[in-house]
Amino acid sequence: MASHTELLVPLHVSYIKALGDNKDDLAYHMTAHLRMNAIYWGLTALCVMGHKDALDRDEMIAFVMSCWDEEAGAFGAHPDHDAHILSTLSAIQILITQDALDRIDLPQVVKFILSLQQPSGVFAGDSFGEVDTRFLFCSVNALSLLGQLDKLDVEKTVSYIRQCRNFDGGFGAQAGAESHAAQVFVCVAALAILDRLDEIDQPTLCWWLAERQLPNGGLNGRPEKLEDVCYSFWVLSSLSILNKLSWIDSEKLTAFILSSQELENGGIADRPGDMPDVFHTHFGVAALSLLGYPGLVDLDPVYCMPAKLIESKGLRKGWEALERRTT
Ligand code: GRG
Repeated sequence: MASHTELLVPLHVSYIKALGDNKDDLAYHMTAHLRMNAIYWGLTALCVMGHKDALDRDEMIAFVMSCWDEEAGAFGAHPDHDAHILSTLSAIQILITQDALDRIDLPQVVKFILSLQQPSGVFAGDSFGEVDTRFLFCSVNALSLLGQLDKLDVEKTVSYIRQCRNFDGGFGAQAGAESHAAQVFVCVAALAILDRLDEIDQPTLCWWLAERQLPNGGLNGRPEKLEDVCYSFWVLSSLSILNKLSWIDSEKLTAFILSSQELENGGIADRPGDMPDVFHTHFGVAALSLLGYPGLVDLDPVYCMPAKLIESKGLRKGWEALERRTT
């Protein structure tokens, strides 16, 4: 009998495998703009649970390649969608996980990513121009995974992140915007990749991050808001990069994530009793890996991919440098 006391791995694996089965459902079509991200979330959750091969590799690679936007030179979220940095990063993450990065037109993708940077240093998501620190992180992350960081204007990029730093140590979506835990993650992780964690007011930020834990064990994204399983990842990954994971009560957080599992058909919801989805399933499992939950594969907190894969690419450098500076 399934219960909330342990991670229901077989149930979550079958939940993820079944996600593409109901192509006639309205919900399937309503989420087309998230399809590439959803495949990255599902695949990474499976990797962390030790079931990487549960989804068909060839079918997955064929789908990714069918989302190539020839005009832009990058990937859309779905065939015939315009290229966007969110789907391009997910495509790169999927191809790397499946050891198929040779399928990418590297010069075109790098050109697309660099074209998104604005004079202020922030990045747009696509040619339509919305800007956000999310897109900055996705661009830095993608260039790093592709081994092309030397093409980036690092000073300009870091100077924009610096402008987004607030009095509470956190970061927002744009310069002057309120601190938000997910935006904190994207800024901290970008600085980790660029080996510039010294830009962070660490005691103040880690205090603000630790304050995100509520009496029920869950974490919220900013003061006075509700807890949500996804913040388990955004907050923990930031604390993990800054070597302060112990500032969270891990037993209470683990219990909160486990209690958000759906017991009949699997999947994890934003909070107990809600409908599960692949986004919260992925970030719940990812957070449990960072918490050292037994039997899970280690996750890299910066790239949110299996740690061994990131290590094999020689990419674990920014946060290790910090560890050296603080010890
Ligand atoms: C994980 C490698 C990797 C990449 C992801 C796209 C991205 C990079 C990160 C997204 C970060 C982000 C801004 C997530 C949003 C999380 C979220 C639930 C936002 C909801 O905001 P509100 O204001 O919710 O609706 P609150 O919780 O504040 O009420």
